[in-house]
Amino acid sequence: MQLGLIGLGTMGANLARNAARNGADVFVFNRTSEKTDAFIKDYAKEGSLEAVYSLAGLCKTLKSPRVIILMVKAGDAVNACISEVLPHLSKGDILIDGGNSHYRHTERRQEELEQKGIHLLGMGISGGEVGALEGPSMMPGGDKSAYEKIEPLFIKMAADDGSASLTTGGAGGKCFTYVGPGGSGHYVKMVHNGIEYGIMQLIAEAYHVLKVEGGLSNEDLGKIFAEWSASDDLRSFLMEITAKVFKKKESGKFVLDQIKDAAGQKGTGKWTTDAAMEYGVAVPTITAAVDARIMSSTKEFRVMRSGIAPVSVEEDSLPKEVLPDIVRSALELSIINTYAQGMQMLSVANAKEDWQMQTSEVARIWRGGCIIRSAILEHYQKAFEGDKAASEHLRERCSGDRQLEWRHVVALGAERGIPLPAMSASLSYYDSYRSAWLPQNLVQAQRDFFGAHGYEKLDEEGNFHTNWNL
Ligand code: NBP
Repeated sequence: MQLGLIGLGTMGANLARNAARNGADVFVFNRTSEKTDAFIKDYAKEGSLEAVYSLAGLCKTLKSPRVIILMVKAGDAVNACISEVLPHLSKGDILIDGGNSHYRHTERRQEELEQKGIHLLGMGISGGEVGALEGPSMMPGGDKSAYEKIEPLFIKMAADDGSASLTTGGAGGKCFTYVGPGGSGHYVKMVHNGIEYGIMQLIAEAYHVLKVEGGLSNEDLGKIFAEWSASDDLRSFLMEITAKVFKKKESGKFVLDQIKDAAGQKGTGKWTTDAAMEYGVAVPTITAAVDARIMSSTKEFRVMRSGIAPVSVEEDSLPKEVLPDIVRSALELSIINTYAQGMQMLSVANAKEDWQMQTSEVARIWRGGCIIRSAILEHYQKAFEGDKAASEHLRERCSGDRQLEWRHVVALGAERGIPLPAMSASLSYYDSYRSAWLPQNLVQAQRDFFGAHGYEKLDEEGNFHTNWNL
C-alpha cells in the first residue's frame, strides 16, 4: 500500500518509519525541506521511504485512491495543509488527520471535504515517540469504507492489546479499530488525554504526600513506584515511567529536583472538561487536574503567599511506616474512578451523537501502545462487554480497607495542608454516585426562592413553586 505522510515532527517521522517497516511505500513531505532531507538521510535504508518536495508532487506520485496522513500541529496547520493539498486530490481519496485535532473541527472539515468526495478520517494517535515507531494505539473515526481501506496497513502498525485470548471481534488483538462516524475518533483521543491528565495529577499527589508527609527520598520513591508498577492492580505505563523519573540523575543530581514545579498544557485536558460540561457528564478528577496545572503555573504568586502557614493538625495522625500502603490504595481507587469518568464521557456522547461506538472496544484499544495503558483497563473492557464479574471486581476494589485508606489519605491532606485536588475529587465523585440522597433539594429550594425557577417533588410529577417569604 502507498501512503503519503505530511509532517515530519516527532510523531510523523516515527509513524512514517513504522509504516515503511510494515511494508508500505511511504512518500514523505515536510514544510521545511531540510527536515525531509535529514529524515531520508537517516532512515531511507529502513524501508520504502521517499521524499517529495511539494504537495502537488505528493499527489502526482500517489495512485488513486490516495491515502495521505497529516501529522502536523492541530489547528491552523491542519487547515493550511488541507487547503493546499485539496486542489490536487480526486474523488474517493482519503485524508487522515493523525494529530490532536478537536473533534468538532474534524466534523466541520469532514462535511466540507465530503462535498468534494474526499473522505477525512479523524484518527487520534497515542504512544509518543516510541509508540509511533513501535506500535501506537490509534483511534480512527469517520467514513467506514475509508476506514476499511486503511485497516490492512494500520492494523499491522498498531500495538498489541495484550488480549489475544479474548474474543474481541473486529480488529481483535491490536490497538486499532473503527471507533465510529464523524469526529468520534478524535473525541475518544480527547477523552484519553483527559484521563491522562487525571492520572498524572493523581500520581503527582501521591508523590506530594509521600515526600512531604512521609519524608521519602527519591531513591525510596523510585523503589516504591517500581514495586507498585509491577503489581496487578497498578501496572501501567505512567507508573513505570514515574519510577524511572525518580531514579534519574544527571551530573550526580536528581533531574526531578532541578525541574520547576509548574506544568503547562496544550489544551486537550481543558477540551475534555469543556466537552464533559456540554454533555452534562461530571469529570471532577480531570477538571481538578487541569486546575492543578493552572495553579502550579502561578509560581511567583505561590512563592509570595507561601508564608501563610496552614492551621493544621500538629500531631502525626498516621504512623509514617503505613503511609506508602495507604497512599497506594488512595492512588489505585482514585485512578479507577478517573477511568470511570472517562468511560462515562464515552457512553454519554455515544448515545447523544448516535455514533454506535462500542465502548468496550475503546477500552481494549487503550490497553496497549497508549499513554493510559494499564492493567485496570482489562476490567473496564470486560465490564463494558457485560461481564458482571469484571464490574464486581472494580466495585470490590473500592471497598473495605482500601476505601478506608483512601479516605485517610484525603483527610490527611486536609489536616496537614497538602493540596490533593484530584484525589479529593475522585473520592467525592465516588461518594456522590453511591449516595441515594444528595442535598440538592436545598439547591432547588434556593433557586425557587430567588428566581421562581420551580422545583420537582419526590412524590408528585410536575413543576412546583412556593412563595418562600410568606
Ligand atoms: P508538532 O505538533 O510539533 O508539529 C510539527 C509538524 O507540523 C512539523 O512537521 C511542522 O512543519 C508542521 N507544521 C506546522 Br507546526 N505548521 C504547518 C503548516 N502551516 N503547514 C505545514 N506543516 C506545518 O509535531 P508532533 O509532535 O509530531 O505532533 C503531530 C501531531 O500529533 C500533533 O497534532 C500533536 O498534537 C499530535 N500528537 C503528538 C504527540 C507527541 O508525543 N508529540 C503524541 C500524540 C499526538 P515544519 O517542520 O516545517 O515546522
